[in-house]
Amino acid sequence: MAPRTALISGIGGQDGSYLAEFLLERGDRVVGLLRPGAPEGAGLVEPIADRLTLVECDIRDTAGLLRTLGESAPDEVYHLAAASHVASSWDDPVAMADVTAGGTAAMLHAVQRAAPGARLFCAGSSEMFGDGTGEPLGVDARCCPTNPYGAAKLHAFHLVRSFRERFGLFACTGILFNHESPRRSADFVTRKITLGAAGIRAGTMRELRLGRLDGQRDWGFAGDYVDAMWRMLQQPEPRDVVIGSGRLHSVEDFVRAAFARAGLDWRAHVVRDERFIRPDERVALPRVADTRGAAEHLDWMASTEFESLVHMMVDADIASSAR
Ligand code: NDP
Ligand code: GDR
Repeated sequence: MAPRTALISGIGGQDGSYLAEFLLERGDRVVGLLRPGAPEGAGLVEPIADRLTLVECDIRDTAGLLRTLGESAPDEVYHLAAASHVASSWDDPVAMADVTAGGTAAMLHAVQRAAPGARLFCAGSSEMFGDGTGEPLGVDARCCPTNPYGAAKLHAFHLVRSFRERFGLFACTGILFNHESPRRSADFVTRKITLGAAGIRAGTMRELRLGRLDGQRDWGFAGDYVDAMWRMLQQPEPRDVVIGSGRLHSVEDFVRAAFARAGLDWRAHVVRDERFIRPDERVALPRVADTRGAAEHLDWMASTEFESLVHMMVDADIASSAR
């Protein structure tokens, strides 16, 4: 049987790299879209670049997407490209809407015109819900985003639904809660913490400056979440699904566990810095995933526990700081 072809936008990012490995392992041919002129080149897929077909194409470039989809004839498309940092979405809200919502419109249009038989997964975000309600959040929960990133992801979510209904595309959104890994960018708090703990342990850093520690997140391991993405495209019908662990931990929980793993007392090293505090974040209303949809429809649950995730990330950063 000929190998199946999967196309991944945002392949050089955290999820793209895990997903590419996952699909190669399954025997698929993998085509990846890279942002043109990205300073890191192939990004996190550099080590496996010779096993991939990589194409430079901005996610807003409809003509480039039409051409690439037409030439590669994918069976599955995983649309992961986005500007993914929440706090900085206030610095350039136009670019956020353009890349994250506009890029999804461009991808949907290209799939509909050039590869209408392909199955399309889009990376949605729990930020589209806005504040939590005290109850686990499922696909039907109220959406009231509190920042330009969340608003762009909600726009993208409705675009996917409307293309599905209008053209009968197999297109669905995974509403993803936070997922982390040793490949996470240091712009996000978990990796910032594990790099800080490893750096302080190695003597190359003295302190770690963070914003609020009382914010809570539903955190899982990115390697588990790409399996859920794949499962969504193996279903008989396209269906939006919430993907999360269903468990909340605070930033302080993460700091404490990470520093303990590095053999340090976090209180001696962590400094509060106003620059990292988000005025729009209402920490009293954390969001947590309703995990029942993923269990029922995908037979999926987040299998890596919080402590294991923290240890995996700290151990990786300690190992690389020793090299
Ligand atoms: P990353 O930021 O690691 O990866 C996003 C990728 O998109 C990067 O490779 C980036 O390239 C690329 N990209 C950005 N702008 C463009 C553009 N204009 N054209 C083409 N490519 C572009 O994010 P993750 O891998 O962590 O997340 C994957 C997806 O899942 C994103 O859509 C994110 O919003 C969503 N998500 C992630 C969650 C998480 O906790 N990780 C939770 C909820 C949703 P470059 O690096 O060159 O800028
Ligand atoms: P988030 O992740 O905004 O949830 O978005 P991030 O790791 O940036 O923040 C998590 C929590 O940590 C607090 N915090 C800090 N955050 C950062 N980045 N830097 C700091 O110094 C710092 N100090 C404290 C934040 O206030 C917050 O409470 C992630 C991204 O992957 C999105 O793309 C995705 O859609 C959502 O998760 C779900």
